[in-house]
Amino acid sequence: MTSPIQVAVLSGSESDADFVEVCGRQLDHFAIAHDCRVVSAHRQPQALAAFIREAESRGARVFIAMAGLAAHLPGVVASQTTCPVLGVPLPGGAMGGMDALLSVVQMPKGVPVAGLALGRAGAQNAAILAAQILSVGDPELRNRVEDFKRALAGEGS
Ligand code: RP5
Repeated sequence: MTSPIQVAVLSGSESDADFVEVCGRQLDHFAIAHDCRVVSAHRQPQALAAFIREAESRGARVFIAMAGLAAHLPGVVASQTTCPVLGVPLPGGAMGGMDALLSVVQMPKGVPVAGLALGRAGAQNAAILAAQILSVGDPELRNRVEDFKRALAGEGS
């Protein structure tokens, strides 16, 4: 419960589990300590505020928040932390994810959320971007990110 983490991953529902797994696997690849928590911005606003405080006190420096439908989770997280917040809109519902996408990329001025791609690509990219952000002050992590990029380009590591 009180173990140190670098990244906090939040999702709005247990039904988002497949996307959380994609993100968590990529964070594991970079050996980034993280905690994944299901906390709905709509159904559990107080628990969400408490988790943000807890995550910060455990050392979290980046928040990843993913949600579908009226995807307010990234924005509500951003309203309560000065850490970077990476928002991943998830597909599902009557609008196939367009609803979540628009929710994530329409934050009002002063409260930024970095909007990632919709769905699985966004879930993976959020982990990579979190690694890139953290690597600014961590040369070993930077090496791991560079290895990953080289492998992606087919150059091996
Ligand atoms: C969002 O609504 C969640 O992030 C999920 O993507 C979607 C559906 O949630 P459930 O109704 O399955 O709990 O808040």
